[in-house]
Amino acid sequence: MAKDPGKSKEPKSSGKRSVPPIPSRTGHGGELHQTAAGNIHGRLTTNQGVVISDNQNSLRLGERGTALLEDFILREKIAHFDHERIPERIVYARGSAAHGYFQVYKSLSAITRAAFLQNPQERTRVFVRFSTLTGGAGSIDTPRDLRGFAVKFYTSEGNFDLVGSNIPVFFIQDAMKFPDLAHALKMEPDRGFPQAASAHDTFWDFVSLTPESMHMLMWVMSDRAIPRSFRMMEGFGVHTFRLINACDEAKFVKFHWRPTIGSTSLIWDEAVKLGGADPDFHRRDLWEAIDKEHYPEFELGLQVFDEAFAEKLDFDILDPTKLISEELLPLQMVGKLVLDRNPDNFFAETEQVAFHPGHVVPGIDFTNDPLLQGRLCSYLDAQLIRLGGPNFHEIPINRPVCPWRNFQRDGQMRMTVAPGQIAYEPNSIARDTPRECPETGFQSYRANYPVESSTEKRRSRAESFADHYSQARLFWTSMTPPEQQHIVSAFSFELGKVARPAIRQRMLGHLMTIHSELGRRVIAALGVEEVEPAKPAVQPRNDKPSPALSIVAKAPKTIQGRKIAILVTDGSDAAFIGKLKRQITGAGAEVAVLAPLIGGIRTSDGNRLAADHALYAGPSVFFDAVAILPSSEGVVNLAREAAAIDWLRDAFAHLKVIAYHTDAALLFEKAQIDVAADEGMVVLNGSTGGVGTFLDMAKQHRIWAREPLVRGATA
Ligand code: HDD
Repeated sequence: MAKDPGKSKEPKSSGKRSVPPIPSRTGHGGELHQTAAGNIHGRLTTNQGVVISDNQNSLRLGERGTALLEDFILREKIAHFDHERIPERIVYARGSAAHGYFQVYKSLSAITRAAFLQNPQERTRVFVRFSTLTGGAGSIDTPRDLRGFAVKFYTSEGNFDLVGSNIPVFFIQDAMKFPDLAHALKMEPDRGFPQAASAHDTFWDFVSLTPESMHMLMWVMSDRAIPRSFRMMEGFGVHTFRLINACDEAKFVKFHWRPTIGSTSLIWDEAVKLGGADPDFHRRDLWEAIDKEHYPEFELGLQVFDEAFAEKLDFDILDPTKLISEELLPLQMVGKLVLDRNPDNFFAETEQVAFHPGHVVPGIDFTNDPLLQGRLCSYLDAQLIRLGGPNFHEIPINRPVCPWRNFQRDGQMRMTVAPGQIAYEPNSIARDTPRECPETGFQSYRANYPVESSTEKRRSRAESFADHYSQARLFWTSMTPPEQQHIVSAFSFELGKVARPAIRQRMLGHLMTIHSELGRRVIAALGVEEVEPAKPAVQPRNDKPSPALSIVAKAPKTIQGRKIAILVTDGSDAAFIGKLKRQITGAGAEVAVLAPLIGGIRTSDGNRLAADHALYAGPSVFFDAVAILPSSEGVVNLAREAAAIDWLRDAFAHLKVIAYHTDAALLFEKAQIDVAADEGMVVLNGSTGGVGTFLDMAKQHRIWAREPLVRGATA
C-alpha cells in the first residue's frame, strides 16, 4: 500500500480537560462558550468536534473509485473553504494592524470626562489598523494615496473609535459626495483598472469639477501620500470633535497622532520600485518592527479651542477641508500610543475589525461637520454587509472589554446565550435586568454649534465653506523647495496619465488659482498650453506660511527605527563589518547584510557570514542608508552585475547617504557615480569620514542638495 503523505501522529492525551467550562447561568450548556478547544487538545476535529482520522484522503469507493457524498468531513472542509472570503471594504480595503496600549501623561479631567483620559497610571488597550484608501485588499502598499489610521480604544466605558487618516483634511465637505468620490477614484467600472491609482480620467474629472477638493489634492500630491512606513507618518482625526468634562462644559478638539521617531516619506521612484520588489513593504515593516520589539509609538496631540476662537477663524471649523495651523493653535501632547503586539490571525482581527466614528464614549461627542454626520450613518451599515449581520460586536476583536448588556436579540451568528424570559424594558418581572442610567449614561452634548436661527429644511452649503483655495495655497507656500518640486512632479505624472485634454486643462486652471508658480511649473513640466486660472467663489488669501505643514522642515535628525544595508562580498573585512554592525544597532537603527548570494560570504578571517538578503532580492529601495564594503577581489564580480550597479545608482538617485570602503571604487566607476559627489558620500577607511560621520549624515535621511542633479521636474 502507498504510504500516506504527511500523515501526522495522534498526540498523547494528558487525560485532563484543558479548557474549564464557563459556568452558565442556566446551569447547563456552559461548554457552548469554549473557544478553539480543538487547538488546545491537539487533535484535529471537524467543526462539530468529531476527531478526524485521515486528513489526507477523501472517502472513495475502492482505491481509485469515485468520491462518496457521505464524506461529511470532506464536504464540511471544502464548504468552509468556499466561504472563507467576506466582502472586502469598499474603501480602505488593504490594511495592516497591531495591538497596543494608550496612556495619558496626566489627567485630562479639565476638558473631558472620558474615563480612559483620566488616569496616567492606567493603560487602555487599543487595536490600530492602517490602510490605503483606493486599492483592493490584494493591492500594493506604496501607491500614491492617503493612509487610513483607525484606532479602537477598548475603554472601561465602551469602545471609542478614532477613524482618521494621515492627512488632516478630506476631499469633500459633505457625505453626499462620498460615493461619487469613491467611484471616481477607484478602478474604472467598465475596465477594472487602474488598481490603487488616482492617475486616471475619472478621478481628475471629478476633482476638477469639485473645487472643494483642492486643498486635499495638494496633500495627496505631496510626499505625505507616499509614507516611508506606517511607523513614520502622522495621523489626524480630521473633523472637529467635542470634549465634555464632568461639569458639562464643552470644548472643540482636533486629534493628531505624531510618531516619536519623526515622519518621513519615500521618493516617488522608490515607491514605484517597491510596488514590484515588495508589495507588502509597509505591512512587513510594521510586523517586523513589532516582532523585533522596536515598538512603534505615536503621541496624541490635541488642539483644544472654544467657540470664541472658532468664530475668529477665516474658515468654518465644521468644514473638513480645512485645518487649524499649529502656529495658530499649538498641539498639547497628552499621551502615548504604543503598538507592542502583532495580530494572532489576520482575518480574525485585521479583517474583521469594525470601526465606526459613531463609537464614542461619554466625554467625547460630534459636531455638525456634514461629512462626519454622514459617516455616522455609513459605517454601521458597512459592517452589516461586510460581517454578515448585526452581531459583529461579538467577534472577539470588536468586543468591548467592559460589560455590555441589553435586549437586542438573535440575528445571524448570535454567539452569546441570553437567558431568561425578559427581553424588553421597562419590565416589572425581573429585577436584575439592565435599566437605563440617566446619571452616568451617554448624554449627547446639549448645545448646538452654531446656534441655528432657522429650522427650515434645506439642501445647501454655508457661505463659510466657500473658500476652496486659501489653504491649498498655504500648503504650497509652506513647503520646502524639494517638497514643492515633488508636488510639481506628482501633478505632472498624474495629469500626464489623463487621456482627455479638457480634463487636464481644467485641472491646470485650478492649479493656477492655487498659486501661479505651481500652475506654471506643472504646465511647463507637461509641455501644454497656458490656461486661464479658475474663477474662485472666494479669492484665496495669502496666509503666513506654516512650517509645521512641511515634514522636511521639521524632520528630526535621527536614525531610530531606520534600516541600513551593508553590501559585502567574499573577503570583506570581518572586523570592520562587525564594528559597523554594532555601531548601527547601537544608534537605534536596524542593519541588514547583503551578499551576492543568499548563502552569505566568507569574510577576511575565513569565517562564514550569513546574508539577510541576496543582492538581487534586496534592492536598495528597502533601506534608508547603505554601506558598500566589498573586498578588492569581490568588487570585480560585483561591478559586472547589473543588480549591483542598479543598487548603487538607485541609492544615489534616492538621495541616500552612501558609505564605502575604497575597495569599492570599481563599482562606483561602473555606475558612473562620483565617490565624492556630495557630503552624503562617506569614505569609511580614509583619514576623514568613518563610521561616526556616516551615522551622523544618515540622520539627515536624504541629501536634498543632490536632487537637482539626478531628477528633473517630471521624474
Ligand atoms: Fe471612511 C472605512 C477614514 C469619510 C464610509 N474610513 C474607513 C476606514 C478609514 C476611514 C481609516 C477604514 C477603517 C478600517 O481600518 O477598517 N473615512 C475616513 C476618513 C474620512 C472618511 C478620514 C473623512 C474624513 N468614510 C467617509 C465618508 C463615508 C465613509 C464620508 C461615507 C459617507 N469608510 C466608509 C465605509 C468604510 C470606511 C464605507 C468602508 C469599510 C468600513 O467602513 O468598515 O463605511
